[in-house]
Amino acid sequence: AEPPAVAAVPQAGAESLVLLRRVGVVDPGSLDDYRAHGGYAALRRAFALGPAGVIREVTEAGLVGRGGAAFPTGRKWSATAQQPDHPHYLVCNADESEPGTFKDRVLMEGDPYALIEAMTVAGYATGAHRGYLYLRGEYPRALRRLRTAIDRARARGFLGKDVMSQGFAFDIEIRRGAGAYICGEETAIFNSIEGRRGEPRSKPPFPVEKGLFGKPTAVNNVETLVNVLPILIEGAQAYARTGTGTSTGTKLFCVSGTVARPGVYELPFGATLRELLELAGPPETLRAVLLGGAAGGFVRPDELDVPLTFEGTRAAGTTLGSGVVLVLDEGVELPRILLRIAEFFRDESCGQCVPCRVGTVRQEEALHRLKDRTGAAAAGDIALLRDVGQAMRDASICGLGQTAWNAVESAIDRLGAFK
Ligand code: L3W
Ligand code: SF4
Repeated sequence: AEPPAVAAVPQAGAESLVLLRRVGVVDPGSLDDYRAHGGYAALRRAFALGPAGVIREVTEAGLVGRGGAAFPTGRKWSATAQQPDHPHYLVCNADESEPGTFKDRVLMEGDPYALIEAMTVAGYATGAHRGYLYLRGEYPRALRRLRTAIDRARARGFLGKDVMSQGFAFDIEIRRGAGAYICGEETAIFNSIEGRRGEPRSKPPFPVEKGLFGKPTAVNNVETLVNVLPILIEGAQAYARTGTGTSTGTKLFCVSGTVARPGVYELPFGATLRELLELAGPPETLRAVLLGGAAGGFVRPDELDVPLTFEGTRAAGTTLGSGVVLVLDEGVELPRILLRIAEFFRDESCGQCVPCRVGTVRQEEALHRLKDRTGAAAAGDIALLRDVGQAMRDASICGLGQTAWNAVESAIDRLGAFK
């Protein structure tokens, strides 16, 4: 039997929330219930504003991508909309394979129509008539619920040739991943959908110019898209009052590890890591918190007042990434965790470029040797890790290789691993 879908979301349904507001409250199978909880008001407003008006709202709201790179969504949509080449495509990145990330799953299982509506808004704004929802293969419940939602939306005229009788044609096709982490990289998604090997392409050209099937494509993470609904309903200015000047709105955090109440939490940008940990129930003896996932960095117990914003975490030497907050208590064996991360990258490297294909193997080998070494005995392998890490960062084609050494470097420099 499958575990309960949303019971593990500590804040689900609370009225103060924006993105999780309907999760655990609305019947995910019912379009009528979705509409009774405010559904399709945003798309109605989008039609009233027109495509350029929608892009203006999204830009003024300061929305940036929630998949980890924080690229301005308005700029991406505007660049796609302006391309003379047609057709345009929309791709929703729902591959969610970053270890410790499970926020998009909660949104898709708990409020599937919200993503369908948000994709329709994005298609309208960017001039796309077809959207691909690239879903992590290991999310069978999300698949069932999204399929049902798409079918019911189409049957009721919220998808199809004439959406809401507004003369706009838009439909959504679900494509499932097959377990490869690299297929969450935006251009590897395109290759996967096109039936090719799931390998990243070199950028530029960026997807806004040449994306899926070589055509202009806007590719956005699930959480990014769902933010467009409150932006349209509240208006850009009201939306931007939450958060900080450069990180507006709220963020979903995936809290796991040694906490009393693991799960997905929604907080305004600018809340501190300490405040988030208080909600989740921190361990008595905290060793470190890994922010940003396997490609992120560690925060020490004396740094918990770091503001959870893109700029705040960058200044603290780490990243917000897609919202991973992995809590480690004093009982953990740090070298084993680093080795596990290195194994993951070695396993998931697509092998296309040498720095990453070879570098991830060398990194794992060095961490194997370092398991039982400290001090002077560790110095040679740490120097090797730095060399290999720098080569991966400088010369890899995609983010996997470029960030595969981040967490290990952070553990050595900030936590004194192997001292
Ligand atoms: C037009 C330009 N578009 C950049 C677009 C680009 C992409 C977006 C960000 O993700 C992150 C990393 C980790 N004209 C443009 C442009 N774009 N310049 O902006 O681009 P980029 O290349 O900075 O990042 P990216 O490769 O898309 C890397 C995070 O991903 N990560 C893991 C994420 C995992 C999940 C998950 O499981 N849900 O998100 C691992 O590294 O934080 O920052 O759309 O096309 N001049
Ligand atoms: Fe493939 Fe790694 Fe190169 Fe990315 S960096 S293209 S995952 S080999």
